[in-house]
Amino acid sequence: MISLDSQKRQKIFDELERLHQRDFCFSSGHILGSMCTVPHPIAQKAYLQFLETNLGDPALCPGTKEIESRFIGFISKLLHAPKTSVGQIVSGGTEGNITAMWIAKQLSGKKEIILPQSAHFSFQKIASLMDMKLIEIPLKKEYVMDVAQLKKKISKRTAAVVGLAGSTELGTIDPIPQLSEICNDEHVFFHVDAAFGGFVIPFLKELHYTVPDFDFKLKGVTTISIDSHKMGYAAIPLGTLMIRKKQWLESISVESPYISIEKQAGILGTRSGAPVAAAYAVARYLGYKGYRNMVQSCMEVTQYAEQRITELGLALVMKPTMNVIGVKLKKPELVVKKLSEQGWQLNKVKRLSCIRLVLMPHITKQIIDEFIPVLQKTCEEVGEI
Ligand code: 0PR
Repeated sequence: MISLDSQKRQKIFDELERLHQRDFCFSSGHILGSMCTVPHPIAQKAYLQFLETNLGDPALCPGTKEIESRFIGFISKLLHAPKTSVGQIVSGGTEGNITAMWIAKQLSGKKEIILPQSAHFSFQKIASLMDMKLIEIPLKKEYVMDVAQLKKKISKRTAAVVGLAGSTELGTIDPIPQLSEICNDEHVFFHVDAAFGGFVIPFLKELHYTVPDFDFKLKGVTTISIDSHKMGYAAIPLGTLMIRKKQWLESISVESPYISIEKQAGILGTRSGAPVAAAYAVARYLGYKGYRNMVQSCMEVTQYAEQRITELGLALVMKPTMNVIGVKLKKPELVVKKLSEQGWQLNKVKRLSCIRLVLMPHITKQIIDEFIPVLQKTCEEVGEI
């Protein structure tokens, strides 16, 4: 006989399951527009193992704290961070950008952020939260920041310049080496938003793609944000903000009299060790070589999708830099809506009049083969082809 308690539990789980059934899942292969993916199986296991840990009070979990240090060590090496650097675990790209701009504001006492038109919308939040002013730099025809325009805008009011290493809309990379040089000469804080590209560009380089340098090898780069819950194959929420100088963390630290450490840096207080353990487990399991293979196969699928899409007579916004494709359309919103009605989830980019495909590790050539006829039929119906 089922006890009352287990009946109650069953009811709750039935309810959860019913609602979860409404969600789209990565394993269906039909999510073509997300920058996240199904966490690697090893991440799922590690995540559950660390559910009760709290890195906000590290004396309670010295083991998890050590995992965090080792994980930051992995990211440091990936990004060629100097010995003077420090890593701050964050919940993702938004918190990474907020934290970087917080440091820039504290160090400089200034309020202007110069950023490309393609910057992520998290900077709008930053402007509002920290009363900062955004100065947008137009893009060149290759959809990257116009360096000449940037030069003109740097002034004594500048708190930071932001460059993108993997834009949200198209996966483009700004001319980070030139930006780094300018910021270094002008003594201006230079944050690289590599939330998406941080786990892609280092491996594209190894695979002999022509991509610019974007990391701490460039002496003008002051901070880099990189997300494990995007191309790091780990579980949400996890990103890292790498900071060139450890002492800069002081500027965003407060005394924390009730917990096991004297000062706490950053935005969050209580924070789970589970996503950190998950990201570390994946990093250990895949290693740099595993990530390189993952990027290689994502790029193969990207090239395949690119070929199949152009064969339909559709045009791409530009030749993809990484595993992100923009398909130019007259009515991107309508196409996205119609594709969604047929179970395919893509994102529109209104500003560029295109739809965005992100070829994450869960997307295979077979999935592209399934998708192409649906895209073709939809585009024919709405008069795109
Ligand atoms: N910086 C860049 C370059 C990004 O692309 C993103 C997110 C962020 C910062 C912010 O990161 P968090 O969302 O982790 O705070 N880019 C994607 C976007 O806004 C995020 C995303 C992921 C969207 C999965 C949809 C989705 O299903 O489009």
